Amino acid sequence: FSTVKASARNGAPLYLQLKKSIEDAVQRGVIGPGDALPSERDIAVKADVSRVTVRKAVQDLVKGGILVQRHGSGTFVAPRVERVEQSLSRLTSFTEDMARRGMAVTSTWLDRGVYPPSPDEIMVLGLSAKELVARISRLRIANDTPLAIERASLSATVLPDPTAIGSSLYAVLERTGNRPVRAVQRISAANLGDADAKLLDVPPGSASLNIERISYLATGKVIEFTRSIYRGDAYDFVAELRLAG
Ligand code: 16G
Repeated sequence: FSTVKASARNGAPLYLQLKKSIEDAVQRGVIGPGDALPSERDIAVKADVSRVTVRKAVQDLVKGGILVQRHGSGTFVAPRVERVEQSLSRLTSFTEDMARRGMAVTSTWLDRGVYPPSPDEIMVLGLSAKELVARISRLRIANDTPLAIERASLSATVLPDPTAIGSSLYAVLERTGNRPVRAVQRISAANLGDADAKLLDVPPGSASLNIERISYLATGKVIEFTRSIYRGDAYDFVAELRLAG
């Protein structure tokens, strides 16, 4: 970072120049994911700028997700998440997908209960106005990294007690003879709002892939309507394509 003061006269505010040189150091791998940043004081001395300037540059980089601050232990280059390659040609569950990769799955419950259905749920799940909907919303975590927020809706007839599902929805559906055999998935790009970004442990505004899955039983009946928000920095969706005809 020692070049900052030398180029101070080229106009841009010092903190922006320092920010850029830290960013460059991360990009060139001089400091790698998970590495500790030198202390504020050391950077200030080395770059010949004030500590206020260092703090401002670092705060900006924390906001941008390049650096992370851990209370008590300092500032680090944000760890890179291992990207997950997810096939779009198999109807699998999150638990199965992660188990296949040898990753440990945990979930944080955001909501689970039985509610009067929304117009969307009535339409997609083919419910009558009197029927109730079971909603399960979870933050899905693999190897301690939050990867997705999933909000699933099923008829309460299928899932009368959503609090009783253990770690896998599809395992429960399998046991009760309701495992879907087919699904239609719609994927669209979005930017995370503050609350979802916080849950997924990424800066607000980060890219996400929003997935809507409607799953069917062999009878053609819709069994599941799930809206998920996947971290854009963590997922690659892969499909095999064949020449038509
Ligand atoms: C997947 C499905 C989700 C399903 C869940 C069940 C996508 C986009 N979503 O995450 O629809 O409800 O698996 O997982 O693939 P579980 O059996 O581990 O609860």
